[in-house]
Amino acid sequence: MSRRLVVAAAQMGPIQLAEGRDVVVGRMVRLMETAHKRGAEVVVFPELALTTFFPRWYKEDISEAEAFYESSLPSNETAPLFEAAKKFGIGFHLGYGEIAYEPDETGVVRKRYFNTAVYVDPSGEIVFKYRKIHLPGHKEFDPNRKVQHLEKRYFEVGNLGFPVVRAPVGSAGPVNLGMLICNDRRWPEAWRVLGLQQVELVMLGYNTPAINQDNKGFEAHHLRVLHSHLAIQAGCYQNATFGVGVAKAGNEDGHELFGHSIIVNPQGEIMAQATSWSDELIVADCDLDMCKLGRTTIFNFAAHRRPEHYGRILEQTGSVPPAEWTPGKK
Ligand code: ING
Repeated sequence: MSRRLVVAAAQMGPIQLAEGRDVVVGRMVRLMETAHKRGAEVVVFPELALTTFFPRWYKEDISEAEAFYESSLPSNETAPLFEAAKKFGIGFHLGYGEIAYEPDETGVVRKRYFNTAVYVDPSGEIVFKYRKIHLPGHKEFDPNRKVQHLEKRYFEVGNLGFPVVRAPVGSAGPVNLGMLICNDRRWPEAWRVLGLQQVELVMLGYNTPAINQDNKGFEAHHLRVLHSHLAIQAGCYQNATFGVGVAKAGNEDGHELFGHSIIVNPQGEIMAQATSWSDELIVADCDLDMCKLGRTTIFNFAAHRRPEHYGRILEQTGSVPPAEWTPGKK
């Protein structure tokens, strides 16, 4: 029996700083209802899907930003989303800012802040959680930037690794599910750790500015989308997995995030792409057995990988200059 799964990317348009969760959750429930009408069995929402992309706003004290995080999931505001999932029998991925009280590496229990994603079963049970590991941007206010990107201020590096879980999804039966968040998609190591666990569906949300905000040189706008698609298509192809990249898009209080959400197959082909920068659902019918071809031929890791030559990947964090050759040098 073929393992077919109808997957939906629920791209979301802008969320203004002043917009309440109740309005946002209402938009998400409508997207989930559309997904149900289109036969989707799993819906992927963006990174930090419940609020505006708040790391663009500097706060001296992180406690002033706590309104942007969830202390529990579900909560009164997010319960309608869990109820809709149950009503429609749909599993969903949700990205959000998480406040957690747990021990840190020294064993001290304290309040901790993460950029988090969960996969929720139609029953409403959280199947697994991932916390963003590659945090871009900076920690302190940077006067040189056009716009701040303070993820290193508002979040700790994720401490859950890159998990893959085999869980029942819709009519496909058990599926190997993995998650990445936004900037993670630019790091091939992240995809490979999922690939080494035979991932079949990578769910990833993103909030990516439509223009370069580093102010360190010109980057043509069209390259922002090219790089996002390149990273996801390569990640899927090189790890024989489906991938769903879902944007929060549009103009948030004057700051543009690009859309271009995509669903990609294990050959790296874009199966569906959003064409707006608003709330938009795209759907693809995924034959999960497509993962087998890559995993048993070109990317048969057991047969072809040579970890004994990959030492630098674990030994080094930054790059180092190469040995220098000069004519006559022995
Ligand atoms: N956003 C961006 C991303 O990785 C970024 C930040 C944009 C980094 C462009 C590098 C280049 O898509 C988040 N939230 O990670």
